[in-house]
Amino acid sequence: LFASVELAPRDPILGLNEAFNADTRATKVNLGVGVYFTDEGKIPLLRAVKAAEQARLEAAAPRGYLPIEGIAAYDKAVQELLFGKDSALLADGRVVTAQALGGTGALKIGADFIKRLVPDATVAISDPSWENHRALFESAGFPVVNYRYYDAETHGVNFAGMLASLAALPAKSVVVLHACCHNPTGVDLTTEQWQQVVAVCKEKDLIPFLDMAYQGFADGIEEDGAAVRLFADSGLSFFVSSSFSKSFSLYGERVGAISIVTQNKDESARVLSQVKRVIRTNYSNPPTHGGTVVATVLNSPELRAMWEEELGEMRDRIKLMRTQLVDKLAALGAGDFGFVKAQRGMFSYSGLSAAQVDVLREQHGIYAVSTGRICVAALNSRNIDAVASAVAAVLK
Ligand code: PLP
Ligand code: TYF
Repeated sequence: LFASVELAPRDPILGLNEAFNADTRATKVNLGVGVYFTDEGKIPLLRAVKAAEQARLEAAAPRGYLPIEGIAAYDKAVQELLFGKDSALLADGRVVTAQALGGTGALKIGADFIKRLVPDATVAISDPSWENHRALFESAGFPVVNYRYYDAETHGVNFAGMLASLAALPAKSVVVLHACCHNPTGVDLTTEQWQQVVAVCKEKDLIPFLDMAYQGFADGIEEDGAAVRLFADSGLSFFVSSSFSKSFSLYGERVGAISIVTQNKDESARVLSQVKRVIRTNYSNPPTHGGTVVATVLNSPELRAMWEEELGEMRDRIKLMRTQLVDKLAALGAGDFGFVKAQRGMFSYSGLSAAQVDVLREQHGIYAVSTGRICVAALNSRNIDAVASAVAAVLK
């Protein structure tokens, strides 16, 4: 049966973790995977999460099946984070939300639903994008193409190229957009640019699919929702996948959601029924723990305030690491890395080549993705000098 099975390639990012774990050097540093670490180098368990978990343990709640679309209080909280508490769309019943297995699970539910809706659609992802975007949409049966995005020369966005790529897509193509904190580059669009993207989507009859994996990591919860809010105001129907993996530091609990904006309440009811069908045939219904914890935090004024403070601490620490890295590289004569300060979220496209990344790993025990992506959220006061020195050495 399995004689002809070929060995599948490793995930380029998660595969790095395996290599890192096998490295015996005490000074090794993992800047590969997108995970936030504290200054002590640990994945935090947020205080708000701990409090909600304790409350849940004490309540000794039974573990029956959840509704197919998940916990109602969770879905509502997700909608308010994405669209704003006072959103007209929410009041009009134009948003359908289902709890999902992380942001990845949300993307897959959305993809499977679109496959039923527009089976011949093409999916366009940014060049470059999160590795899993292409694989996920291909596995849902779509051809996947790239739209122009990153400009290595300027460390910015090739916006004219992006608009031209989008305008050239066939009608009803799915456009996957990073709502904030672009992975892997850290380079986001400005509000004016977002407005133009909305206009192209409208004019060319494209299906926007916003992926929001890092809300709160750039400027704040509300600020980072700006792109979603622009699409909400546009009158378009669109998709949003969202994740609490990073913002709640709940990577392993798989807490995410798929939200779908429709034209009216009646469409919403029919869309929800189809989304439930997709979920039912994938995993029936979502798990209880992560969703309960997140809903408890978001719906308790005290815990929510605590969470927002903790999220702010994570955001500020990442920014501090950006500034310090840039300053240290400049002091070492490694050149002007000022663009790293302008990048947003966990990642930085450092500009290092694949060959330089190899030297970093082999000679210095510093792990980065071969594209030159580094996870700034894994830098800390103890490893940043070593990282800066190693990068400077590699660039000499
Ligand atoms: N989308 C993007 C852009 C991401 O960077 C990630 C990162 O993990 C995800 C989706 C997946 O999120 P999750 O880990 O919640 O599945
Ligand atoms: O880009 C990252 O590092 C995170 C984590 O298949 C991740 O988004 C990476 C690869 C993957 C799943 C999650």
